[in-house]
Amino acid sequence: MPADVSHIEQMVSVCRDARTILIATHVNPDGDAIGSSLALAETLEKLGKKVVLYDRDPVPYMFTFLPLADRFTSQVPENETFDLLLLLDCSELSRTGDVLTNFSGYRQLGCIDHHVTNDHFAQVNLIDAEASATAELIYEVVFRLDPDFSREVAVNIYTGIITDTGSFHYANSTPRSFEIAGKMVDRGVDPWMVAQQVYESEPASRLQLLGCVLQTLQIAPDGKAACVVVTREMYEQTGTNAEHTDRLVNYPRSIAGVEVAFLLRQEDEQSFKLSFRSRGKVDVASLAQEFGGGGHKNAAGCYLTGTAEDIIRLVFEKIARLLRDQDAETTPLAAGAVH
Ligand SMILES: [Mn+2]
Repeated sequence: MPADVSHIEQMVSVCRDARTILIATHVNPDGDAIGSSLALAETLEKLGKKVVLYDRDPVPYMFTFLPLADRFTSQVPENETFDLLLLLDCSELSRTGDVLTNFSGYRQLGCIDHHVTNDHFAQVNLIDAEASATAELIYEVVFRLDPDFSREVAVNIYTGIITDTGSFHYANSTPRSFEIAGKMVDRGVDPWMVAQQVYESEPASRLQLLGCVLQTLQIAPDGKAACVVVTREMYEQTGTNAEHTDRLVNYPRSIAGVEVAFLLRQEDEQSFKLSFRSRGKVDVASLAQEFGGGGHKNAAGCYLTGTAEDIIRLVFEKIARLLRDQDAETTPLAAGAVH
């Protein structure tokens, strides 16, 4: 289902009315965050708007090929009041980092997002949790602002969709995702070029990091959860950083029988970023929310403090309990009682 047309139209008119627009997306940006921002920025500039693109963190190496990728700044312009601050792919303002959270140089706040945990916090919201990627919603807006948008815009939208759907492997891949991706190919996107840039341009150091990370594999006693750990020491050994941990969590999930996988990424001595991936049975957005995080049903994250060992034990127990509760709910007797 396409997003509610009235919300799309409202976002389009807000974009048309603004003369100066600050586009911002979440920390540790992914392909959807970057692609969505760039596609919208190019379109708004073509319409004569003044656009600044903000992200706290640099564009990851696999997305630097994207048209206009060098336009991101990590400096919030001072002494300037934007007509519109538009947050993309952010379920809350704090996802942009501390600096923008404390920024007041804008007249109106808009948000275009597809996270199920987004509570419509902005003044103008285009939120659709059914969209596979924010880039799908950006397509709806861009198409209305400029029906003749360029191949460069199409590459950015296409990249947002393929990265958030795991190249159409995930359950969020809908007929609409394929349809929009197909339209982008129609406009000149070369899928093999994008795939090579995004997935087959790895530095050798990333494979060395992968080797270290796989040695940390732990599987829960019931075999239904698995995790791997990335430490700062590994970064030093292999000459890598957090950017190179993208998709590593897919390895523990690929094990037969594993319902939920997670990756612990060391941020500080006793502080870890956790990334959860589910096969579909467990809603990891609510799991992450219990730990103060958020995300999607099958991909979510949070931050936890403690030793890796304690965190893994805690999370394994939590997942085992969730799966037990779920199995209890789906026994024939319980199902009969509900319906
Ligand atoms: Mn996204």
